Amino acid sequence: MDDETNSPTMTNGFHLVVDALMLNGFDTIYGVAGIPVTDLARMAQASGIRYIGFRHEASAGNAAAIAGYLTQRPGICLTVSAPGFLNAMVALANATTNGFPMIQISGSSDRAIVDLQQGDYEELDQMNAAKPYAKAAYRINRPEDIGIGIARAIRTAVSGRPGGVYLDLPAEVLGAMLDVELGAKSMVRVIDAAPRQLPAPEAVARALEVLETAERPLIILGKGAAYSQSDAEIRAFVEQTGIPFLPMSMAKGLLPDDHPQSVAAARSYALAQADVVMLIGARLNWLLGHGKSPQWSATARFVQLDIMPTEMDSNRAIVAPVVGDIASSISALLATLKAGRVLPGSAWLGDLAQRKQKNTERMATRLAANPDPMDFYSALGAIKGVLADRPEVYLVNEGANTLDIARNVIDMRAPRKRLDSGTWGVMGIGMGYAIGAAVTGGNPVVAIEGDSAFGFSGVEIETICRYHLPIVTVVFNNGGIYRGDDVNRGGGTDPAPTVLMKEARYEKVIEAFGGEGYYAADPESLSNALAEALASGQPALINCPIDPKAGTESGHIGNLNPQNSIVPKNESGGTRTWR
Ligand code: ADP
Ligand code: TZD
Ligand code: MG
Repeated sequence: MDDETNSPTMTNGFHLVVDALMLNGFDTIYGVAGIPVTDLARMAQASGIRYIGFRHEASAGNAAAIAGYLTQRPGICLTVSAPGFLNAMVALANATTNGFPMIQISGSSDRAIVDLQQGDYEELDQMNAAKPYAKAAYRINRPEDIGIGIARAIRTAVSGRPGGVYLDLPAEVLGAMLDVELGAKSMVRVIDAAPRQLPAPEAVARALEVLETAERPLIILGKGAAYSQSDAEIRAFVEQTGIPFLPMSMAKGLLPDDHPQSVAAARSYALAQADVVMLIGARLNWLLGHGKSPQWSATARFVQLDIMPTEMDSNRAIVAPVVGDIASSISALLATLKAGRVLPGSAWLGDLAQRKQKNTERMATRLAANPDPMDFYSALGAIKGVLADRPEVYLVNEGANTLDIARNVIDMRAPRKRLDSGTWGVMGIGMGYAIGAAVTGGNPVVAIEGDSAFGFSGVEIETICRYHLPIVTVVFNNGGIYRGDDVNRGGGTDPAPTVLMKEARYEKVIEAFGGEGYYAADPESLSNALAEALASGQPALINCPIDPKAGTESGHIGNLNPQNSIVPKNESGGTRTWR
């Protein structure tokens, strides 16, 4: 090393990035090392930032995204150029779609060469490639802009509707020198990154007026409500109004699933019959049938609480839009609410209670059955029993049947503990979310994974073992995507498109990395294995064979498959569907 680079009067881009992150309170980076960011990861670690190294950038990005959701601070994902950048882009886009704050920082190659497309190592115009998939994409071109660039990324990620921000760091900027004093002066500590956004008083009054006229009101809690961390206020509003509520998937546990006002067990009846619907941090997207009939009453009136003004009237007219952050909006509603003025009709509550009862009994019968091989219900019944006393455990969940049935069977009792495929219904979030949750929250994680879903991020089991994280992965092995019993319609020896290996011993994967593997073919073994694995606090994987015939095509959303009533030539028998 020469005198100049060691000079205490000079600093460089690497140091300035670490300084800016530390100044803004970041304590963890999720990434994959390589040119040009290896030294950045090393220096971050040397400075006391925890660096979690992954096997694939998508998982690093998913870990950062879920850390953002859980903490209201952007999770940081670090990648190399072009392919590493693109690998993480799915996670960045998914974070943006779900409204999770994260910042993807990628190193990039020489701009002069990239822009003339002269064939640099890992050449790609990353900033422009990121734009359609991110809430915003920025590039820092000078070391003296690192402070302001990171501040800009933080504020964009967390303010308004949170999302994923891409920050491009050319290799040249990382190595560029800057006077230490100038560097220090260029640092920016972001003040009030996600400022409160107060709703207009007249919007609050209008919302209450609409609720007061309701006979059959219903509250839908979405993951925006969970994100806002105004748990006590939301609970107070629900309880003081007495309005029945339905949690969207990731809002489960915001109020406990066994709360008397939860009508999750009478979901379709509640949606179809409600005359006034109050959406709290939930979009009227495909997950809610776009708010349209027949799923909803054509005459229902909607109240919506959201931070994003353009979410109002996106799919259906909103008669009382309340634009603001949910914590402020709920507080304002509570402050204005007059006792006894919002009063759900007793016939409505009675009808809902009756439906709930019937559906709960039907579910109990399914859970009590003990088929051999296990089906989704018997396996989930075993897990439900173990988790009943562990509300602090994070539940990560992906798959099709594995996702849809687990969502209905496993009760959540604490907010922000259920982490799943979300708005896109994406596969591949499993191990990244599990790692992000374990690292951020320190609590144990149970990841319930379809065998297909697990494959998308399964190699991160090595990451879990390397960092000794308290994550128990349960693989529901039904030998396929959706079901494991499909046949090759061409008659050849290749498996059908949806078929995976029924006999796969997934538990051996974790054994290869020193974790504990279990094979659990009946509910009792599954229950014992899960209890033991959770008690150990060590990485474990439980392989559960599930009847390949047990699931349905696409789980609960088979209706979204395009109609296909014409069979190919070599399938005789006229028009009939395959499913
Ligand atoms: P779900 O899938 O659970 O129905 P969505 O992701 O569709 O939930 O909707 C969440 C909504 O919450 C988004 O429209 C987002 O703008 C909004 N949101 C997120 N955070 C806040 C907040 N702090 N205050 C108000 N609205 C928020
Ligand atoms: N690729 C990505 C990234 N996301 C997706 N959602 C899909 C493909 C399509 N897909 C689903 O929507 S669910 C699923 C796929 C491949 C897997 C279902 O199989 P599984 O679950 O084994 O995970 P079940 O329990 O067998 O239904
Ligand atoms: Mg499967």
